[in-house]
Amino acid sequence: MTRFNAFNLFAKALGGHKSWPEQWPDARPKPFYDAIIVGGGGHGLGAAYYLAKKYGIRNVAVIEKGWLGGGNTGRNTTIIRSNYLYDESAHLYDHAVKLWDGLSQELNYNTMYSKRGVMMLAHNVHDVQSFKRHIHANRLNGVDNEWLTPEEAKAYCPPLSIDPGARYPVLGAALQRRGGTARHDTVAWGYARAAAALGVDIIQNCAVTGIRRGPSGAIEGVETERGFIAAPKVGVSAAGNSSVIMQMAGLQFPLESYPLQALVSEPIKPVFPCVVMSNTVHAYMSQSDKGELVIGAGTDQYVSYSQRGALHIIEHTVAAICEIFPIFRRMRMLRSWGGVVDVTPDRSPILGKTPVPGLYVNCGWGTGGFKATPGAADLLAYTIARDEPHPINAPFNLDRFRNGRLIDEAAAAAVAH
Ligand code: FAD
Ligand code: PYC
Repeated sequence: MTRFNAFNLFAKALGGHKSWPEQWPDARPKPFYDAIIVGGGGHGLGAAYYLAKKYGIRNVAVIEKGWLGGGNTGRNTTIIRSNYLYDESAHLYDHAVKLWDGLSQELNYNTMYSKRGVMMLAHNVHDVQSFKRHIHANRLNGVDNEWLTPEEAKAYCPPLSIDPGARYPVLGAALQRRGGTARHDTVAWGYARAAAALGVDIIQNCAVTGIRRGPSGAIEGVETERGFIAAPKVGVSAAGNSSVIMQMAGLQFPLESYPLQALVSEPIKPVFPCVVMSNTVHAYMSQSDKGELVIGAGTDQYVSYSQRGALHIIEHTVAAICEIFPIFRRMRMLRSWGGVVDVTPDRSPILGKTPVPGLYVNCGWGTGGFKATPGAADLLAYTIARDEPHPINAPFNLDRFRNGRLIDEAAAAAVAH
């Protein structure tokens, strides 16, 4: 912020009221930053941190249209796990889970990462077969995941009803013990503070309104609500809004944006020891360190950019929670909210280079990118610094929608689509 304002003041002092690009319309813009990251969520702030920390690229700005962590980073239910089916996904998400492990120490900021276990309930024969397939695939990739009987599931999570007379009885569960939760805002703030300490500029309340490309087509910088900022490299990490920003560069992206909702109950004493997800009954729950039951819903059925969702979706979720955990039937809701997630056709992210030289993208995490925060940030920084993807994110390129090498994790986010 400070440097940005100081720069404009300097430009104005030189040339009167006109800003720099207007002042010398024929001059190629001189890069003011080595790289710009669009989006001040956990992914964008983390990418700026790793650019500075791992690659010595400190002349970086993060440009955020609202406030830090005010997007999906601050709106999600914080489930962390890596029990995805395909090899590419298991490598990607497990890279992130491993980074979560040392993140509090790395940032000197308590992310409150808690490995309390993520248990996915199987309610029918299809669920049982699918989860067992996941367990075997995960184990082959060195990712822990194990099968529990209904009784073992109840022992792991006592509030769970395993009544065989239930509409969707629990037939068993897949448990990833290394899975768990973290506190969402700590991740944004931890990365922001650590990045700023390394020299990164963080500019809030400043929406990117355009992407400027030069005569060769390469990136020259971004237009913002407060003027043009020049940089030869721009990384876009603006969940929910990515396709709009890509259009600014003349690119069409295979993304749809949907509202996704969550709610918390009034706070109660610790009663819920793990994370439970039910894809079939469409609900998932954990308990926050403040004592609230954290409950997530499925995506809305219609695309929208509004950060709120339809009432019937959240009612359906609450009904499902009451069915799976009857002891919570008398709990009261404290607050509910929504975010906007961007979803690709194969429900896997796009993380890599774009056809525009100097433009990089990290998007399409849909309902499941919080768990990926440190991994996505690390890999985006790698890709920007080296102008090539890391082997882990190489399969998650844009070209897969042209050549058909999809990574179809359709059911893996464990929420209703
Ligand atoms: P964000 O935190 O959304 O950051 C992107 C930023 O870009 C925003 O701050 C936004 O303001 C900014 N921006 C947008 N347009 C512009 C512009 N033009 N100029 C400048 N800035 C701009 N994932 C999980 O792994 N586990 C979960 O349990 C989980 N639960 C979820 C529950 C809900 C209700 C929601 C909504 C999401 C959930 N997710 C979950 C998904 C997860 O929250 C996201 O994938 C992840 O947080 C994305 O992080 P990010 O940093 O990329 O995006
Ligand atoms: O990715 O685990 C997940 C998730 C749960 C709820 C929303 N996303």
